[in-house]
Amino acid sequence: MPLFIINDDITNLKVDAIVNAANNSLLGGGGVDGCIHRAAGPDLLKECITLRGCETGDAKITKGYKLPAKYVIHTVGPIWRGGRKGEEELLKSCYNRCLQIAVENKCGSVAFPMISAGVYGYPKYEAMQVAKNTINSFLEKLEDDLDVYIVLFGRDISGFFEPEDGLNDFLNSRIPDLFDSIKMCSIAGMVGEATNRLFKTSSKESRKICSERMSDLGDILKQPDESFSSMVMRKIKESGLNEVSCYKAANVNKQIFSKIRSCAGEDETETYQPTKSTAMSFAIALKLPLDESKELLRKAGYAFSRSDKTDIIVEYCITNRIYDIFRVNEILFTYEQPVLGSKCH
Ligand code: AR6
Repeated sequence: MPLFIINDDITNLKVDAIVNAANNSLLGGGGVDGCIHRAAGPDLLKECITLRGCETGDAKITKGYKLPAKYVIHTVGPIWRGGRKGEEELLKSCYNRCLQIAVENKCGSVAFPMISAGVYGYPKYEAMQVAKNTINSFLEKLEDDLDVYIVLFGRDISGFFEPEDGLNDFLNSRIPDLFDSIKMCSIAGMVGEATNRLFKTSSKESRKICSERMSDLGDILKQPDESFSSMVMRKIKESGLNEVSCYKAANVNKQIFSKIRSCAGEDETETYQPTKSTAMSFAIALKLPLDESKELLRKAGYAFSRSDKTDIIVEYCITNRIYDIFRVNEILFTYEQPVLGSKCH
């Protein structure tokens, strides 16, 4: 399932397929098309000649030749003519055709540039809306796992997203905490040092106390608290969500969700250790309020840090009930933070 936004040159990506925003001739051009042909080498053009062009809104596949990607899916986006000439339908069709071709060719991962948003003049924000909505609807219906990347290129990424007005104030309000946590780190360093010294001088007596405590600990461990996996499964039941929509709303793949499900329940001996990103993704997907999000994270061994921008942004989103994972990821991306979700590879 997962859909990620990244900032890169698409020709560097080691995915099963990259998409080329080509023209009707399929014989190369400028922009991303030029980059792909240069990186793939002349054999790509030789194969493209055999394809005899492509209609706007359609797509055709070739090998990737010298590219790290196995395939190139060439699509032809519409030229923007003001928005009343069927541009949106044609752009949707580009994404759908490319995704269909990727699935038919058993791709596990596919990366898209912003089709039509360069030379063809499609407005950036609108192009992004079409990209994310079309890809998300396709993935919602898809049974298999497919990792999809939307690749933005270069420095100017702002026009693709709506600004999140309240966030700067929220980040600024956290800055004193950021300094506090730097102070705390140095204090923690000093305490750690002192504890080390104490342990070096521990006597026989203190070792005895230690072993008594260990047996208490054994008792506690026999009745551990509800696990992360069990809380996720419980919350799914309580919210009436179905499991598939839940892991899709968390932007994680089926494999990860299967692990969570198999580790839930009282008699399960195995535990599932999510990454912090996965834990936060489920807090968003389950639309948990802040206190329950903190509880879910704690069960996985994490806390929202006030000295980490990703954590502050996710906390902001939860506080403001922004539970659309793609919107959360857009905001994280705009602030140059890693996006949430987990992929198969
Ligand atoms: N990696 C990822 N994205 C890129 C790269 C790259 N290496 N290079 C550019 N982009 P465009 P279009 C972005 O103009 O609007 C060609 O001449 C770029 O910043 O490549 O569909 C074809 O032959 C922009 O966001 O494609 C056609 O004639 C996006 O890719 C015509 O351009 C698309 O920009 C197609 O125009």
